[in-house]
Amino acid sequence: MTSGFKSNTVAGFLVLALCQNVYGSHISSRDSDDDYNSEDIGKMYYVSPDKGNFFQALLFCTSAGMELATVENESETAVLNKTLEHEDKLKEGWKNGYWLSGSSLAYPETLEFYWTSTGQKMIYTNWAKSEPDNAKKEQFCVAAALIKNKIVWGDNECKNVMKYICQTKRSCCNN
Ligand SMILES: [Ca+2]
Repeated sequence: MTSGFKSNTVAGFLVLALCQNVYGSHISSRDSDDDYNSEDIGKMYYVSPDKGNFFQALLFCTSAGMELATVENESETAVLNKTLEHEDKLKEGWKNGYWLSGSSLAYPETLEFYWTSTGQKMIYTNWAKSEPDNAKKEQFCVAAALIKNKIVWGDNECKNVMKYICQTKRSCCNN
């Protein structure tokens, strides 16, 4: 069952990638009001076609030629929020959230968060009120979710199963 799960995921992303290549950047050619994923952040976000735990999310994004998403400033938050609002039916609650690549598992004693996709320390954050709380001392992975009608971050148990956000890889050395 899990192998089918994985190959379906890769197929789902391949369709996305092929649509991008064959039809050009259909997203960025929309009307300017609706031009939500073309702001110049140097990458594009994709909402996963299915769900997985944090580590599956890492594997699936990588196997689709992308990386699990990082969100490193307000512009990226704006693009991510617009992508989620346009590409998915946002529902309240962490169970309906989306894995990002942030994790404190490398430093579980001090709970310093790093972006596992890039190795960079998490500087910009968009935590929900009272997050990160490392509830039950079992929450080491970062998800974005709609909480009280705002898209914010929280630490969650890495084994939880939810959707995830992949991003196209940054082109090297362009800043
Ligand atoms: Ca938490």
